[in-house]
Amino acid sequence: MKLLDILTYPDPRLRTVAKKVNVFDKSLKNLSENMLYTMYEAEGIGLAASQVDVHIRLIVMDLSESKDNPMVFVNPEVEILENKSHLSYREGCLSVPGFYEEITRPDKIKLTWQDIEGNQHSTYPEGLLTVCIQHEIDHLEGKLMVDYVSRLKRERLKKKAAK
Ligand code: QAP
Ligand code: CO
Repeated sequence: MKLLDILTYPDPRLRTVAKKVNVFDKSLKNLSENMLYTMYEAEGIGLAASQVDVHIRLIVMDLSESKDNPMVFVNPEVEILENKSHLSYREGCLSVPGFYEEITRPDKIKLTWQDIEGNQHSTYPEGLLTVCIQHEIDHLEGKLMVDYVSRLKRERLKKKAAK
């Protein structure tokens, strides 16, 4: 198991759009395991490959209290089923350490993804999974939670990071 370096805001590499995974091999499995290890060590609940400077559509997550439910999502996609229903959650991000903000996102979504073997799955997520998967898919698109806050807050963060 290898501890990976996590890119932090405003590193421009966090803006890279990730490519679809087509090959489900041992190196993909290795990367997902190293990402989970890195996420647990950093006390995170979710980590996108983009955050460790690997620009492929891979996300790991563990939303359990006991930290014994590792989840891996390859090529995840979200379909917004309803535009009226939203969910607000105080989010954090391993790439923006120490910063937490209330962010509003669609609540009624359908999630499809592939597992580490390439098998297709879909579900209608609830609660924290709804929030976290959208946060992590944003990373794959080069988007960050700071993009949802005011320009003033974002500029303050950038200044703080430069110190
Ligand atoms: C994304 O974020 C998320 O600032 C995952 O000092 C978080 O795991 C989605 C973390 C909340 C939805 C809700 C952040 C750890 C972890 C920090 C994380 C920190 C230490 C963030
Ligand atoms: Co994040």
